[in-house]
Amino acid sequence: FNRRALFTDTSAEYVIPEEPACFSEVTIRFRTARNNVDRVFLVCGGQKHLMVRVESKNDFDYYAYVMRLDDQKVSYYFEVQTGRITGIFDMRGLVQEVNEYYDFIIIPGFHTPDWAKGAVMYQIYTDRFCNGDSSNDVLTNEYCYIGEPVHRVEDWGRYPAQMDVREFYGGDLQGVLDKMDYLQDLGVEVIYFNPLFVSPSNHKYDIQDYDYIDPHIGKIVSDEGDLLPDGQRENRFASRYIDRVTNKANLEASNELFAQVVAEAHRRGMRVILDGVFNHCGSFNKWMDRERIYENAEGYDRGAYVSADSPYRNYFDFHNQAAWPYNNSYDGWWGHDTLPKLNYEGSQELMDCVLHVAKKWVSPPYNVDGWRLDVAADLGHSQEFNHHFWQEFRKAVKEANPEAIILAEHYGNTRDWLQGNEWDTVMNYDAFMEPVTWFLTGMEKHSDDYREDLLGNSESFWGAMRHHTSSFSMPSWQVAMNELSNHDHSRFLTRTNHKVGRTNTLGPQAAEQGINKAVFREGVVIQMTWTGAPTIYYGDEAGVCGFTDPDNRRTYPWGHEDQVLLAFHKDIIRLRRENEELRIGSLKMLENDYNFISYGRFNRKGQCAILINNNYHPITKEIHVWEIGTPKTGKMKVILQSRDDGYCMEGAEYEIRAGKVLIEM
Ligand code: ARE
Ligand code: CA
Repeated sequence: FNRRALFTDTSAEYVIPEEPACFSEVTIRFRTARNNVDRVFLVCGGQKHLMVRVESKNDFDYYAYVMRLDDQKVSYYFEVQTGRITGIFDMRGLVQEVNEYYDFIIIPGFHTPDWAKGAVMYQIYTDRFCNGDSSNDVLTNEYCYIGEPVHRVEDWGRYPAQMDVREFYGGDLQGVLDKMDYLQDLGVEVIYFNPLFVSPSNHKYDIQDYDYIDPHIGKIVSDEGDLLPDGQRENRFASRYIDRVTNKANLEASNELFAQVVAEAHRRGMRVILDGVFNHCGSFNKWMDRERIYENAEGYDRGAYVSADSPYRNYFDFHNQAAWPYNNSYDGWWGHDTLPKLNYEGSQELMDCVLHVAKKWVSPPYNVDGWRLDVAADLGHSQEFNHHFWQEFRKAVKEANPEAIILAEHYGNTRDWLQGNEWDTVMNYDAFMEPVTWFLTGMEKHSDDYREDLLGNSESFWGAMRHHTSSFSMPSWQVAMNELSNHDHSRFLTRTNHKVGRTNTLGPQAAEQGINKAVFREGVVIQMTWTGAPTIYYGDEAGVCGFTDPDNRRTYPWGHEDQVLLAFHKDIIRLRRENEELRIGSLKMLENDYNFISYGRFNRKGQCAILINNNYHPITKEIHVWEIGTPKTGKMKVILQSRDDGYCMEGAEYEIRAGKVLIEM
């Protein structure tokens, strides 16, 4: 039989309805070439069901089977027969042997937010995006261990050798408000903020107070603290910062400003996702109070570090029960004592409190559209409890805001959490950032290794994509966060120079030397034409470079953007938004070769072929575009072409002959 014609996936044209409810009926379809096969079976739970040919259109026949669902996940594959030949068809395509790992899956009742399906997202590290209000700037070293604070904010655009966690550039929410036009013009549909809650660092993964936005990125109306005055405080820290973040008026004003930011985004049809750090808090948190900020303050209970009688004692797991006062025998995330691990198993009160926080921010007056969850698989002391926590979390959040997204950070196999009752989806490292980076640059995503064997290796590319994508059901895949760069990895543009390191070891400008913008554009093309939610790390679109943390957190270069890259991003985002198939259509691999991949995105309304030639020389390829449903004769138009020296929006028209086009690129 014609193997190239065989196709199905779990998108809207092959699973009808797309997100079937529990105890409902679903129609599953399968495509073959016309009059080409004898029989198609759907194999599910050890049973073989004969499919019925229900439609013949153009060159294809469509077979269907109606399945009754209960409330359990179903997994299935297909068997195609012609004469004595039998083929198996699963998520890998046509194969010899059954392997349930690659079965198609449908999870009845599992729904992910429609607004996030294929949406263009933009990640903002607020301290570095835009400084819209200088009155809230943190003076560098202000919130520091005792010693002389250096009273200046870092110069925008300047990079000291050590970009320490307590060095601030002054970016804030007012800056984001000021740049809303910019974001909208770029085509951004969702803003994802790195953590914003009160915390002493610029990254804010060490949360001091889950109930408030940090006034230094929000609003400051007073420098007076609501705690004890300086002299009577027993902490080792400079005072102004603490005064500012414990002043109720500042905290309220900051939350109000944040509510305005979300409302403004919503007014423009955009959505907002917050970073939720629930595995650990910060050692400054009043629950721990390792820095003894709240120790004697009126209205505050004693922190768990300070006293065995602390009401928060069970929020943490102390190994040494005889070490009070000043008990440091707790676990920190990856050994960081500034990030004390939360002990949910030991305290229902803590659990209730965090679930309350999870609901609070997705509810009025904030109305945030979802959570990105930090180190989500680390949470809890056992896998069993971890799953229990995320099930409770999902119930709480979806009850408060059914259209809120639950998007987890996890490296490695994500399957166990994507069964419909925990996370909606993940930051897509394995089935996106990693293979794209290898294939185009030879670098691993964290740029620790140069893999010549993977550079240009289309077989490895598809192998990895197929393997890891099989963990997603369609509702999860369509909202997966597909990034080329982020705050934990080197920037993609820098990876194109094959250098490994940090600025302070390789010298200034090392991140810029030898970069290849054409390769970066290839990455962006894949990103903007792949299934999922393409997510731009602020500044990538403007040509910002950087090695891994902290060099990847440079300031956005307002006024010094790479205008060509910026225009390129706008154009390709516009194409994505104009062509529905690029957003939610099926994805099918086409021809491949060394340093060359091609694939189609398609549905019945539109077909788009994407060809990536990562060679330095032009090549000519014959592409079977009929496989993605184009007519057998007619024309195909180039809508965007990127070359070594730039890109253009319109190019040659190609003749389709017998369903194929011969393309030179
Ligand atoms: C500090 C140092 C880093 C150092 C790190 C770990 O600056 O150079 O690598 O500690 O010891 C936040 C800050 C970081 C800070 C960290 C601790 O943003 O700047 O880093 O707090 O103070 C792994 C985890 C992954 C985690 C990354 C950072 O699996 O979950 O490391 N990502 C989240 C956030 C971070 C955040 C935290 C966790 C902590 O996104 O921003 O850090 O709340 C390979 C491995 C991955 C590894 C990855 C990156 O790909 O497979 O497991 O991720 O490299 O290192
Ligand atoms: Ca500021």
